[in-house]
Amino acid sequence: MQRIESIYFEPIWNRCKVDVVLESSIGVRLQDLPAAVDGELRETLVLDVHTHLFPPALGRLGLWGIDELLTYHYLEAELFRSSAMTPEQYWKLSKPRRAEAIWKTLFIENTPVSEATRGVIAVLQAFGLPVDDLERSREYFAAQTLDAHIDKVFELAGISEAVMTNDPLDPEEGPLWENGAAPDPRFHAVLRLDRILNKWPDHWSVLESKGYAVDRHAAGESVSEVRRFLTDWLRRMNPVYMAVSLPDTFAFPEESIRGKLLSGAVLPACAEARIPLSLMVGVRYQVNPRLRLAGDGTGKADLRAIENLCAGYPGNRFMVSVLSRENQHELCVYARKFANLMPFGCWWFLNNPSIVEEITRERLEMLGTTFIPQHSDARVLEQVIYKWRNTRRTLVPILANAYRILAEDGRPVKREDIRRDIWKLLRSNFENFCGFDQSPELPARRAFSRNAPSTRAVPSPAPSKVPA
Ligand code: FIX
Ligand code: ZN
Repeated sequence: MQRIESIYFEPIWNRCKVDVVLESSIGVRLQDLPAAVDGELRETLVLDVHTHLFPPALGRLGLWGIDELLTYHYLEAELFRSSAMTPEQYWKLSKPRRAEAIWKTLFIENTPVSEATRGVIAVLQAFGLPVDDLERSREYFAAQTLDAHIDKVFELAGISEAVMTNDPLDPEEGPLWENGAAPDPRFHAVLRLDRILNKWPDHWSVLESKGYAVDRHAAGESVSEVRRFLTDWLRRMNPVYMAVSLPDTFAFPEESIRGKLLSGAVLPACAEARIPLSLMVGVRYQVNPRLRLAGDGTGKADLRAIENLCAGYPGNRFMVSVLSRENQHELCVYARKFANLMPFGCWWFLNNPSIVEEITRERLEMLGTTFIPQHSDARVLEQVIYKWRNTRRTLVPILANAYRILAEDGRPVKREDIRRDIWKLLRSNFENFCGFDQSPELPARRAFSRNAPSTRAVPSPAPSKVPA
C-alpha cells in the first residue's frame, strides 16, 4: 500500500505546490538533494580520463612534490602578471629558485585566490601541511616514497585510475616503452599523436630511423607505414584511446599531411583496435613563445571538422574536448546528432568553477548524463587532489538543481538514481565508450569496474573551511 510520507506547500508565483513523496518511490526530499549528491560524489571513485601523470616505471617523467606544483605552467603565466621578473630571467633559474619566486610573488605578496594558486593551498591542506611554510612542505615531500605516495594521493583525490598521455616519439618516453616498461594498474596508456600529426616535418625521420619507409612529404608508402607504426605501438602500449591536440584552424577533410595521415592511418587503426580517437581542439600554439609551455592561447574552431569526422566515419568513436567557450554549445548539438561523439572535460582555460558550471549545466540539459564532465589534466601528481575536489564541489549544486526541478516536475529522484548517474558521469560513460576488453587482438586489458556501483571508498576530506 502506498502512503503519503510528506506534503508541504511552497508558494511559487502565487500558486501552491504540493510535493508528494510516495513510500514506494522514496524520492530524496528536495532539501536533502544537495547532501545526497555530495555523499554520492564523495563515495564514487573517479576514472580520470586525461592526465599527464606517469607511474614510477616511467621514471623521471612523472612530476610530483611542492616545487613541481609551484612551477606548474598555469602558475608561471600568473607570475609574470605580478612580478617584474622577465621570462628570460625566470628560465635562467634552477627549479627550486623558480618555485621560490612563484611562492614569494603569488602566495606571500598576493592572496592566492586564482584557481591554480588556490589549488596549491588545497593540496597542502589535504596533507595537513602549513600553508605558509615552503621549507616544511619540501621536507614532507622529500620524505615520501613515490609508489606509496601515489596510493595516498589517489585516495585523497578519490580517484581509482589515471589515464596518461604517452607520446612514442618523445625522446625520453619512447625508449622506456621499447624496453618494456612494467604496466601499472593505476595508470592507463594513451597513444598521443601530436608529433606525428602536427609536426611531421620535424619527426618523420625518427620513424625512418626505426625502420619505417616514410618520407618528408608523407608520400609513397608513408601512410601505410604510419599505420604499421601505430599497430606496433598499439601492441606495445595497449592504449585505451589515441589522442591529438589540434589548433583552432583544424579542418577535416583537408589537403595536408595531417589530413592524409588521419584518414589513411589513424582512423583505420582506431577502428580496427576498436578504440576512440580523442580530439582536443582549439589551441593557438605559442601566442607568446617567451612563456614556453604557458605560452599557448585559445581560439574558436570550426566544428564542421567534427561533423565531417563523425558523419564520414560512423565506425569510429570520437572523444572531443574544445578549448573555446564559444564552441561548447555547438559541441553539444553535434553530440545530439552523432552517438559516436563523446564530449569530455572542461579543458585548461575552461577549468574554472564559473565556466565549468555553465558548460556542465548546458551538457546536462542537452545530453542528459551521456557525457564525461571532467578530466583533471593534472601534470603534477598531487594536482588531482584539488582538481577533483573542485569538480565535486562544482557538481553538487548543478546536479542537485537538475534533480530538484525534475522532482518539481513530477519525477521524484531516488538515491539509486543519483548513484547511477554519478557512476556514469565519473566512470562508465568512459569505460563503455572505450569498449574495454572488446578487442581480442590486443593483450587483455584489466577489466575495469564494470559492475554495479561498488567502488565507494572516498575518504571524507579533512574538515574544510570552505563549504562543499
Ligand atoms: O595538449 C594537452 O593535453 C594539454 O592539456 C596540455 O598540453 C596543456 O599544456 C595543459 O597542461 C592544459 O591543461
Ligand atoms: Zn592535457
